[in-house]
Amino acid sequence: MLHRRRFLQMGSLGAGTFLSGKLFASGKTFNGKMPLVISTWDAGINANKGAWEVLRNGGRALDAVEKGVMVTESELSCCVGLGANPDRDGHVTLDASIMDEHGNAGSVAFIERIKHPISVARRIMEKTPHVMLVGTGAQQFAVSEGFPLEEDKLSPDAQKAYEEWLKKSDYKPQINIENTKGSGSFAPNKLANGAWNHDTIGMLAIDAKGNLSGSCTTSGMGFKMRGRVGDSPIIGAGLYVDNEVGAAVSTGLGEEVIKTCGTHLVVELMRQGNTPENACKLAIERIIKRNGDKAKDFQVAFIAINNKGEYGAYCIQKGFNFAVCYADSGSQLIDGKHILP
Ligand code: SD4
Repeated sequence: MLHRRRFLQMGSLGAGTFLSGKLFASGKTFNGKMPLVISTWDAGINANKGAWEVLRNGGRALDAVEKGVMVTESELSCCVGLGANPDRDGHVTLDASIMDEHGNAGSVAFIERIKHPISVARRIMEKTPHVMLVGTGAQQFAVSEGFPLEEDKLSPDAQKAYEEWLKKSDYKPQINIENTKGSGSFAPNKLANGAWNHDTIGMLAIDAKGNLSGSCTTSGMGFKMRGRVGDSPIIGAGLYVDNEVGAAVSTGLGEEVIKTCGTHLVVELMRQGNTPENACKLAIERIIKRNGDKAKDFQVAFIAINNKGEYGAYCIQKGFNFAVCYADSGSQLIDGKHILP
């Protein structure tokens, strides 16, 4: 069902508590895994470790998807979070979203100088009557909740990349920039100036109780217009979770995902009986159809899981991969199937 697999060691976590779909369903046969965590791109290998620590101890999927992507937000060299490429005015602005098994949602957009936007999104979900806070209001809320305000300073790699970009000041979304290290079967995608150009991680998990949650955190497209917000913090575009059906998260050119309500579409396609992989495929086909020839110039990928612990992904073109973990032995990095050559 999936193109190619590589098995990467996560290190020794010891014995854990995980169930196969068969066991969990007491005799019913399906190929699902529980608990399970999947996440976008090769940065997902490390992020899954953080999530798996929660899941293997019987923890809640919501805690797993927050802890997991916090790993990536902390990897400043990886360029999700504050180490990322700035907007065209030279500021790093971050978007994030989270959803739990009850359909609760929280999101934050265009927030600056906060290291863990995913945790601010969760705090908005749990402590306010709102779903989304943006910009200075979001920052004000974060500070009032005790999140430290970090320096407004670019990482050395981002500074270098920004200076390079300023020479032409040309905004052009790059395909597959997130495959940071050329992992799996792909060539390295480091920028000419040496900077990693990674900007998003999306994660989905199902815990041992069969509950789903999802998270997404990003610096958005590098060198975007100031104030630009992508799909990642928009519920139903970048992330959607419905415990009765499944969950999906996206990566790639956010504008196209927003215009198709991408992850909501994937979940609804699963509700109609499609497998996670087929639901992702149909949603990608919809985006390609809307764009015709232009679709060859950008990437969009969806990953999805259903409430049986089955997973899948699809993307427009070659170069996307995702990390899957359901056992102490580690994550598999899987090349996403693609529609265009
Ligand atoms: C955005 N979807 O802001 C994000 C970008 C992304 O990997 O996924 N990059 O449009």
